Amino acid sequence: MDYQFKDIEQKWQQFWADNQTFKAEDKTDKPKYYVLDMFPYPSGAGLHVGHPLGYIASDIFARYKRLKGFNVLHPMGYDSFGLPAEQYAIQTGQHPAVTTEANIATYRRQLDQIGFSFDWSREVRTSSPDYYKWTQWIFMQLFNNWYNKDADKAQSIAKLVEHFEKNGSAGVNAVADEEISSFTADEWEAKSPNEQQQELLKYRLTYLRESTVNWCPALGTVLANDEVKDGFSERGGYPVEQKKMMQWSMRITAYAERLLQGLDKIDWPEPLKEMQRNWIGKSTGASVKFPIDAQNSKPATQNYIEVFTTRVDTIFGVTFLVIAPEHELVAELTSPDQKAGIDAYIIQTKKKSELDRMADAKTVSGAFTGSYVINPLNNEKVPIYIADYVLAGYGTGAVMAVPSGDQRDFLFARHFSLPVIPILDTQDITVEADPTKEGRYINSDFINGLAYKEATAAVVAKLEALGLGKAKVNFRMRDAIFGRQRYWGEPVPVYFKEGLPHLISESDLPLLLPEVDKYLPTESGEPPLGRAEGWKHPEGDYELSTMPGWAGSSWYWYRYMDAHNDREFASKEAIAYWKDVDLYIGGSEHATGHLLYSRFWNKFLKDIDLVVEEEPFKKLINQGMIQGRSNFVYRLIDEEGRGTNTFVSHGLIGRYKTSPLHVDVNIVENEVLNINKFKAWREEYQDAEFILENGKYICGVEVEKMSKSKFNVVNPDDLIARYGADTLRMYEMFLGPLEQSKPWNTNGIEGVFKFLRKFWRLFHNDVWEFTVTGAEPTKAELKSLHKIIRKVEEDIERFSFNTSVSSFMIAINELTDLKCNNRKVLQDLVVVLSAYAPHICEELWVMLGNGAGTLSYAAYPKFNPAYLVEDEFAYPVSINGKTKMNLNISLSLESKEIEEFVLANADVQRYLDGKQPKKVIVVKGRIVNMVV
Ligand code: ANZ
Repeated sequence: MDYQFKDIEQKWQQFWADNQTFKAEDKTDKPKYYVLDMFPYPSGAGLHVGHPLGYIASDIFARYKRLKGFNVLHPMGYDSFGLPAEQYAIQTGQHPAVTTEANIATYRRQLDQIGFSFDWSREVRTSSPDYYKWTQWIFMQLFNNWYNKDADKAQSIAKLVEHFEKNGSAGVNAVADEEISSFTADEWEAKSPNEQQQELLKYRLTYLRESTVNWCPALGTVLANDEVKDGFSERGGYPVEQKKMMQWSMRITAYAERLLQGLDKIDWPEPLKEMQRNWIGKSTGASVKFPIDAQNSKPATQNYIEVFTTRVDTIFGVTFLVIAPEHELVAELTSPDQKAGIDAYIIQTKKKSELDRMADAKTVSGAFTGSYVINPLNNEKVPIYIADYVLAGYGTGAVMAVPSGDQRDFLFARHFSLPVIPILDTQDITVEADPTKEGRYINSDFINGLAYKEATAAVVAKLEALGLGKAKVNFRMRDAIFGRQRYWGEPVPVYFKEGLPHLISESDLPLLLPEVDKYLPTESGEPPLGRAEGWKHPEGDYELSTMPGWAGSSWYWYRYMDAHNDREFASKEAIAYWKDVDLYIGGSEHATGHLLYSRFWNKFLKDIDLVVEEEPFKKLINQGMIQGRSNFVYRLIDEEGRGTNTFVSHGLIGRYKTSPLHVDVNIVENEVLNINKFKAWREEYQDAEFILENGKYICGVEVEKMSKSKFNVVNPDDLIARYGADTLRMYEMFLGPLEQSKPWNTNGIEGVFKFLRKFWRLFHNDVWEFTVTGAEPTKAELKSLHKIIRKVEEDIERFSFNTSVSSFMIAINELTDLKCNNRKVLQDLVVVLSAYAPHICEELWVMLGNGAGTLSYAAYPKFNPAYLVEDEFAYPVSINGKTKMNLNISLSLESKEIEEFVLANADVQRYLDGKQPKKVIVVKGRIVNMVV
């Protein structure tokens, strides 16, 4: 029978489901291999051809590893909490759970059609209570732990309390809030339970704190920096303001150094690691205290301003100090005559997001406070300014400004007519000092004449001696905000009593998401959970914000290891066996979100001995984006500049005035517009007329983002209906290297389909009868076979999937030419191809007489190099040093025989033109040269 892909694919998808073919084993002697995909958010639009790209690659890898004898875990699930379902709920009243369920059904149908070897028995959904129970449980562990810098790991709060009871706060070296207090054991005992709780909150790895957020009143939620554009929400364009709010935060900064170090031990793309390094933003410098000049102002809270600098060596060039407009001392430092200016400036700053403030390097703005500090090393009086280029959240929110060393400081000094003191003999004032250039210091007291390194060390030593400064490492990364004022997320397992947060009891987990009448904030501006009637803990009110989108995805790979455990998030045995993810494939857009948070939670879980590996994802590959390939038609514009209903073919648009319009790519084939379908596409085109070239309407092409509005979305369902999943799988790989972004182009898919049909034909005779013989394979057949065995193995091991596809085509062509139809060769070939095109291979495997089972656990054929040893060589034959041709000659022939063979050749005779060569030089296995 001809290649009936529809029947074959349906049959095998059913077989795999019925037999749970891809269920990973929990107990086995096989080595484990864990292949993970980034699980999707099930959006309403379903999958387009770009989505499965990474899934196909990981599936080929997973199938290949099974053939190689590994116990493979290859699971799939859904990241199913999120905003789109909630927005839809707000508009329609439809419960997000209902929308989500429907979307998941679509995704599942689409995924099943592609023939993935997922172990669906382990499916997870982050929005399901038996999953988010454990997300809440992990939150509780974070709440119950603090970071001990001496041990360099997380430890239990109970231990900390023990320490406080015995020794007070002395000897505690924690990553904690700035304003932790010092107390003795007795003072600790004397504190009320609430005061003790208040203090402990400053240490917990998840904690409440007041943070400045992008608050969008119209959307009723906090937005991330990249969701705000020029003071307006990216979605909807509503005004966004900076607002202080009590928010749950995660103390990820405690792990900054380990997150940085860990990058050196994992096999991830270098650009991705670099993004994480920049995000973590380690900088080594010093903190310096500048005493406030008491003549003008005497702040009650503190008599110095502390700055963070990476260039403490430039301290003799300081001519002013700049503090962030939000700095806590601003009010106290502002003199009455400067108050109007300072107040106006603060209002102006509030409108800008942090991102805008950093980006805006050219326009100089700021205001003088009227106060001064004293430079601790030369006792100079230094004026204090506020300016928005100094960020409140970085370092100490204050900088010592060195206009001869820093470009921004220089522009600021010029604007406000402040002095510039050169401090290096080599330095151009306007160029940022480059310490590696080894200039020598001038105007700098005891470091004059020194070079950068000694100077820095000398200044730090001096400041330390004065008790006014010390070396300091600073990280750009901030603690992560862990809350949203939205409905469709995990409830935080916390209630409030007398203003303080308390965990609910573990036995009350999961804390279920309550029903609400509307998915909007309450009248008084509380999050939607404030609407839930009767939703109250016996001891106090529940937390009303929900967890952010990244909560559920920060540990999900562990749940797959033991998805149905209702006593633990995963059992110790399962974690000890599966350990970590060997291969993770997904998009690079998660570089500083999901992939950083996951590493953080993993390290925390390791610290408290719940998991065994420090890093969750050993190897990671980012698949490229599939871009859309848009098609255009060209509407003729008449003399009055009006659009007509006539369309000009692309090759002719130079001769007319036209305007381009996107046309649905599904009614275009090889750039030729299907005119009938076009007329039917839209009512307005019913009577359209066309100016054709060679009788055809040719469309224009452009590569753009794949999107509905551009009519360039290609749906995998359509392609599968037309060509089958095996063709789609191979074609997606054939498009190019996995990591590269590339435009989708359906034009070549026919070629891949023909290839699979040709492969099917190898097993059949002219009238499509299955004909395979038991004949011994020929040398040539074995050579073709072993070439492809080796090639595919090498390709898959280095994740080069596209190159295998073309090699398959070559191999099938060779074997077709050789009329190969013996079982020995074809059976191995079926196994080799099966990772790419599993359905057709399963079918042929059974037809070859391997029983009714699956080939998924067959052995990948062993490559034998002996079959590739060449027995002939294409000798270059040259006459008087010029190569004339190549002749295939058996390598078993000796020099004399080779000479006779060459001279007897008719083409050689023609070249010699009847002459007898004076000399024939034969180098065996290399060359034949004749001198005439
Ligand atoms: C004096 C100086 C002289 C500086 C010089 C630089 C060059 P990174 O590498 O990013 O850590 N800075 C410190 N806190 C700041 C804040 N909150 N907002 C904006 N800028 C801040 O940069 C640290 C440098 O950035 C610090 O070193 C400080 O300026 C500035 F020739 O201090 B420097």
